Amino acid sequence: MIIANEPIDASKLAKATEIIEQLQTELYEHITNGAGPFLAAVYDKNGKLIAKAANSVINETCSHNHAEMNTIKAAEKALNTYDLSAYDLSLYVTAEPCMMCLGAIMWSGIKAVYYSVPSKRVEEITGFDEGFKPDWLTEFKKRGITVYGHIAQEQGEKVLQDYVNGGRTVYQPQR
Ligand code: AZG
Ligand code: ZN
Repeated sequence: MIIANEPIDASKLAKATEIIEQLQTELYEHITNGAGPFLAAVYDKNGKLIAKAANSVINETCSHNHAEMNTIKAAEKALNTYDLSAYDLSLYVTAEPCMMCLGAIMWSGIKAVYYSVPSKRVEEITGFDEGFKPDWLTEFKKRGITVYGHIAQEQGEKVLQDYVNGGRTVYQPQR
């Protein structure tokens, strides 16, 4: 079931479903090329793609190269700004943002977040640690950031399951 921090707008949700299903399909190719199993994209309100990037923790040997971090960084570079707020941008991502990415999204000026698989399911399926999170939907609402979650969740879970079944790396620091 879809969760959201403001009343559901049917046309935004339909558009988000289309974008996220496309990301889920494309993600297989990124995984084949060595990416982690997460893909994100930033679009403007006219539906123009500003940036898209997969998780590159393993293939670029950097622990903070999550899909959301890479995509926000690419959007800021494309628009030549550290503050995206004037552009009314939306972030679409194949899984709920982790603890680290929540901060990055908040400070980027992104206005809306649409995600597929909730963190709890990411952790159950893969073993990735998504961190400990506050009531982030409420915190984002306070800051004017709209959130819609669990979009095309079944297909999103399948990609993650296929990643694990394919014997791909689930990275974790030693505890
Ligand atoms: C992750 N969760 C999301 N949403 N995105 C990534 O790139 C991740 N890497 N590990 N957990
Ligand atoms: Zn993250």
